[in-house]
Amino acid sequence: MNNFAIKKVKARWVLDSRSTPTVEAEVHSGKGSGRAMVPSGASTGTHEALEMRDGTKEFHGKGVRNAVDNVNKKIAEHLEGIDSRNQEQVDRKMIELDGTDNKSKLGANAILAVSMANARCASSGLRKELFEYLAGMNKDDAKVLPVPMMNIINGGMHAGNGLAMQEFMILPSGMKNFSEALKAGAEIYHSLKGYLKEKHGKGAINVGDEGGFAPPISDTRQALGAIMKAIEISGYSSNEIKLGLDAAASSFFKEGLYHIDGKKISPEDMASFYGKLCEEYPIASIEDPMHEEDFDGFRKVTEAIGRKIQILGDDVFVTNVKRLSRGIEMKAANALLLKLNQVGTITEALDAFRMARKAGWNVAISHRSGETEDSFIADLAVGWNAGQIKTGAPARGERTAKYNQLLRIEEMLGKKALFGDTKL
Ligand code: 2PG
Ligand code: MG
Repeated sequence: MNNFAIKKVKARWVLDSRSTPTVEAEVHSGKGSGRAMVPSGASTGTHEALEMRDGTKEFHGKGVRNAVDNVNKKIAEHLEGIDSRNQEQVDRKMIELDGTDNKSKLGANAILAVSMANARCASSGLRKELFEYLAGMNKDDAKVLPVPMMNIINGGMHAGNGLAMQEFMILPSGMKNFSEALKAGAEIYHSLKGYLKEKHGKGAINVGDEGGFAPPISDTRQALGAIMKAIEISGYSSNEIKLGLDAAASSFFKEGLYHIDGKKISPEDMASFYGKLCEEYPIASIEDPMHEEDFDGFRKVTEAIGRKIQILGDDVFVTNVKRLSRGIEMKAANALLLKLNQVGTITEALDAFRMARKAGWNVAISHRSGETEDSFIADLAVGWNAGQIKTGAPARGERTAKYNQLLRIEEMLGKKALFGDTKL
């Protein structure tokens, strides 16, 4: 009897950071066990794999009893006996059982919870750290600590203010290692808090979904200006700290126009707006500058500023190799934002990761706005040497769970640890 064979799979509902239920799964073999929770987005891409919700009265329709039942009653028995170290076989079995393009039969939330828990089960059986195990899956050696993309001002669908763009981030890519980068992020976060409070009153330091501040401002440049001020107050330079934006442009695109900063802007003018912002501020990365179906608009932005900065595709690609290959062919971006739950299994996410790398693209591993205390993506970012991680403000437990795990990994790697993405 193979001791690594899966003996038991079980799921339950738990709460995420927005008090919405989500799926937690456990996988047990004779050698080890693993547990994992799935996150949940708010500004989700239309083409993401399906997050199964019950739609009944409890939890305002957001219950996950059906997804949990699908693990316990449909998935579990089919995985028993499979070698937990064969992640691909486990994932392919669930894909086959589901049989749909978007995992709508079993739910991507059910499938991903098991996929992640299985990787943990295998790594615990092998007495390996999760990041080491995930590196092996990609036939690589884990060594690169990612640049943290820290979202310190929240807007869009993640906050109750008037900012059209969703995320205003700092990227301490010029710091010497991950811990120094995280320290800089925390210091800037506090300087920003003080600055916003002084300028706009204490209501301005309330936070949004990802732990960044949600001040009552509605102008893009005002938000960027406040961050520049906070960087200066903290004593850092623009060589050390770059800025990043997630426009999440689908969320303010209506009837052919982008509704932003009190104006209605055409796609062409939006592209030149990004160009100007990049001249005025040390911006290194812009995510989803155009709405998710506008591959051509993406291409134009990438053509205009993609040589200088990173154009990151999230809702447009949804970690899906079909959409990504179209994006690569069209040169619609030069980087992939990778979210496990957009596609539903680790195996498929690895396919997307490899495709992006083969095209010479940067990859940032990302959380969701609805998160849990699970730090899986920290290990994933190092395991696959992604070079970047986007996991919210350096505040709130569901965000710091990831950053703190990266501190531990940096310590474990010791002298072997490298930092960041040289192309950023
Ligand atoms: C995004 C994410 C995470 P959500 O758009 O990149 O920051 O937001 O999880 O709401 O889709
Ligand atoms: Mg995004």
